Amino acid sequence: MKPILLTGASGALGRMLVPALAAQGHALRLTDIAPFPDELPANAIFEAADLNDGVTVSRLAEGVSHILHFGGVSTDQPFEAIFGPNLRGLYHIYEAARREGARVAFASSNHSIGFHLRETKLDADCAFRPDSFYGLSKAYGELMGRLYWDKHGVENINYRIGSCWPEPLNRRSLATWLSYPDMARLVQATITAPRFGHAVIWACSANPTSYWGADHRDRIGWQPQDTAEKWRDKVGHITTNNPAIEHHQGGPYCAPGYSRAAPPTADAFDLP
Ligand code: 15L
Repeated sequence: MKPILLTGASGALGRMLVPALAAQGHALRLTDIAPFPDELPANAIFEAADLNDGVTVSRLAEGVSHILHFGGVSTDQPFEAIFGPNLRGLYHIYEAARREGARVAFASSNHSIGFHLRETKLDADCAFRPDSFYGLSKAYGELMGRLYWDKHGVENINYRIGSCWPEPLNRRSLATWLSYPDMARLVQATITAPRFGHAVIWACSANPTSYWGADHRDRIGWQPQDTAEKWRDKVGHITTNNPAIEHHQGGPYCAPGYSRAAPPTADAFDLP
C-alpha cells in the first residue's frame, strides 16, 4: 500500500484526521508549515514544509497514492498572504500529483460560493461567487482540479466544507455544520472509492436547513450520518445585526470591507 500525503496536518482538521487515518492502517506522510503538536502515530512521519517550496512538496509526494490537501491559509486574509500558500502552493500540489499519478482531495470551502443568498438551494454545478480572497483561492483550487482532470486525468475531489467544528456555534452553522466523524468518513470514502474523476461535494452533515443540494457523493458512496439539528435550542438564536452576514451563505466572510450600498439589494445582475 502506497503512503498518503496530508498537508495542513497541524491544523484543526489535520489533527483530527491523523489518528483516524492512522487507525485505518494508512502509512502517512504529514506536512505543515507549523510543527505537529501531537504524538505521531507509529505509521506516520512529519516534515515541516512551506507550500511555496515546490522542490520540497514534490519530494514529499514521491510514491504517494493520494494527496489530502488541507494546507494553506484557512481564513480570510489580505491577497498577499493568500497568494503564496493557496495559489502557488496549489500548483505545486497538482504538479506533484500529475508526476506521481496520485489523486488529490482538496479542502475547498463554502466561501467559494459565499455570496449566494441563503434562500437559494445550490447544486454543485452552481456559479462560483467567492466572498473573500480566501474564497477566491478555493474557487481557483477547484478550477485547478478541473484543469488537471481534463488535461492530465488527475482524479480530484473538492470538499466544499461548511463549518467543520466540534459543534455548531450559531444559527448559520445549523445549516453549514460538518461533524468531525462525517469529515473523517468523507476522507475514508475518497481513499477507497474506485474512481471519481473530478468531483465536488457539499461537505456538511445531514442538516435539515442546509443550503446545498445535488453533488457527486454517489461516486464515492458517502452519506453524512450526523445532524446539527440537535443544537437548535442552544444556538438557533445566535445571529448578528449585519445584513451582509445574515443574507449570504458565506456569513461573516461577506462583511469585511463590504462597500455596496444596501446589502443584499438583489437587482437583475445578482441572479445566480
Ligand atoms: C472556512 O472555510 C473556514 O476555514 C472556517 O474557519 C469557518 O469559518 C468555515 O469556513 C465557515 O464558513 O464556517
